[in-house]
Amino acid sequence: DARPIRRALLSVSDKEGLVDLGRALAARGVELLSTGGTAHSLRQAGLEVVDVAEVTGFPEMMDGRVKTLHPKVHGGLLALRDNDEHVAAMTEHGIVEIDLLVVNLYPFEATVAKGADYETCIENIDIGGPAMIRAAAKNHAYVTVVVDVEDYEKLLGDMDQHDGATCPKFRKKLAQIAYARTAAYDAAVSTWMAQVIGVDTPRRRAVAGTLAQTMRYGENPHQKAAFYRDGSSRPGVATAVQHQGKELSYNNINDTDAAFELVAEFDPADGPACAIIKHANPCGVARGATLAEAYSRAFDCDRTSAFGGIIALNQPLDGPTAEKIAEIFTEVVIAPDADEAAKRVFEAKKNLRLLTTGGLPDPLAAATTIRQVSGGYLVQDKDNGHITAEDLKVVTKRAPTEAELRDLLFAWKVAKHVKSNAIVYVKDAATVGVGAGQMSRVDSTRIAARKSHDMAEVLGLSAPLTQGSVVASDAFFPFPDGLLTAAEAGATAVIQPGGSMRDDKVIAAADEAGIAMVFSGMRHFRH
Ligand code: 93A
Repeated sequence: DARPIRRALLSVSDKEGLVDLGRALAARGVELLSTGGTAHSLRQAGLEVVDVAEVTGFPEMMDGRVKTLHPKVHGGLLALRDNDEHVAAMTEHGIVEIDLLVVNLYPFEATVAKGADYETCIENIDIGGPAMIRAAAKNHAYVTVVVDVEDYEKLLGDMDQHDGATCPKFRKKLAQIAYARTAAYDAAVSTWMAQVIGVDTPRRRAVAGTLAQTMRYGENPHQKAAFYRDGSSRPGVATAVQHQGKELSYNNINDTDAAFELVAEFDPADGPACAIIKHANPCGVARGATLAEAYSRAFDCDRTSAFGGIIALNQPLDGPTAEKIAEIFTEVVIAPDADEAAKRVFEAKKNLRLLTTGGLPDPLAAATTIRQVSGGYLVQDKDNGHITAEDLKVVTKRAPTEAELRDLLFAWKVAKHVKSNAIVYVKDAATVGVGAGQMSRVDSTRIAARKSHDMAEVLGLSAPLTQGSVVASDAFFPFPDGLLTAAEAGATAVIQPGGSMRDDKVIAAADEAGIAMVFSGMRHFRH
């Protein structure tokens, strides 16, 4: 496996770093094969180069459209070195092994960005380059592929650590980078063509993934929409089995995802939990002794908003829970599984979709989130931040009681899934007030308390459930006013990241109100 690299094919449009790389490879005894312009640059620097035309026995032709598209090149990249038949084929046809491929593609993206005319853009679609990259990446068991100038030094470093060979892990990593590059390249071509011809169906847009469903419409009826799967096997809305009901809409999928990701924060080993989502925000999250009770307690946080909501459960749906859910109109129920009794209850509800996933996603797993902005994408790690009781720092004179601490951690988990500014009141492992998506934190604090007040009337309670509750804030209180609003609503303990310039004022206000406050040291903005 650890055979030293003896032959490299270099074919690059961007000649940056090329001569240094060529020299370093030659110094390590590597034979260099190259296409026209690349060979020229290397020769000018005094390096010995074999023309690909000499290898293939064909000249570069058709304005360079056909240079490397030849079995002598692709055979040398794709042959399995330990397969007798492959080796025999190489011998029979005079194919030599190519151990290293260094390619960067015709600058299609830059040509489009320059505003070049149609023909020039077309001419800058690289065909031979991606073909070689994909071949070398497929054969990464033997072949090293480099598509990025940034990786030249890493390549040489790895060769030096392995007596002129590269290590399998490095080759695999490079192969993944290679496929990311060819995928992005073709996406750029497709996006440009879509623009040129004015394609208006999302179905024909370049989106990474496989088309799962075209929808009747998107967020609104005048928007076209489609759903793509990215190939992940993570239990969730994309991989779920739908047992009944009409097709999921764009908003259904978005909300179902939010619901299921939230409920997955609650380990089923600690008991049943339920989350109810509206417009991507939770309007009730609760644990219960039974799943039915968890649902009822979540429902009681905000019965008004829960109408037409999306329900996620952390345990298999059972008959009694289904009966309760069926009492009002619900769009979607998603759960790891559902028993026969539950399915029978839902059968009569033609508009209710039941989804089962076979499990819960791991909220701590690493993943990436992508958001589009005009002219680009924002890519970041998924927020899988996690804290335990040990991470909390008590900053007030009074420390939270055991019961308060349990609720603080519960509220914190929910706050992570509420749009900022997020304020979540919790009592006995159930949300009793959620303030979401406000531009000011104090408004979120007020709205959540106000909703709890309204619910007390609906439920015929003498006092809102925020009395004796705890409260979580997804980011620090910049001023004492938010904290004081929570205290007025009856909260007795607070969890927040801390880190404000005025933390001392907020802590003093908490002490004066007899509130126990802990800093989590972690922020959970969500937009
Ligand atoms: O026109 S191509 O699609 N046909 C090919 O057979 C081919 N082989 C390599 N373009 C091809 N290439 C590309 O040529 C490489 O991807 C690289 O970007 C460029 C290098 O050409 P030169 O060495 O002549 O500067």
